[in-house]
Amino acid sequence: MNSDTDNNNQDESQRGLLLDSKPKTKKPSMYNVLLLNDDYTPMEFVVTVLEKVFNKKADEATQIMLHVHKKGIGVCGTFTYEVAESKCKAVLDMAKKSEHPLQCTMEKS
Ligand code: TYC
Repeated sequence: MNSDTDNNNQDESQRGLLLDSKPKTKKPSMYNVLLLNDDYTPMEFVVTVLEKVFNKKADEATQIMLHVHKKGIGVCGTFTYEVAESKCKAVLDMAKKSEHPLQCTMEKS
């Protein structure tokens, strides 16, 4: 809303006290976190990553791991930018510590 007459801003704007009469409802962009297949990371390790980082139960974690194993790539979850970035970092950190080449990336959903 721009017109002052529609707002509660008529006098406030002159006093530098612009009040926000319209709440901001813009939704944040969302990002998929993707896991990539490789030939070396053990299946059990990928399942553990999905359980720990993405809070998946064993059954769903196994399904996602097998999807990535067969198709080459798969979505682990969809988050705001900062959360997706933090999940990616957590995956890469676990992989590095265990010396597995597991790779993870994110894309706008
Ligand atoms: N392809 C791996 C294997 O055969 C398993 C694997 C699954 C690796 C998913 C990475 O994101 C991955 N041991």
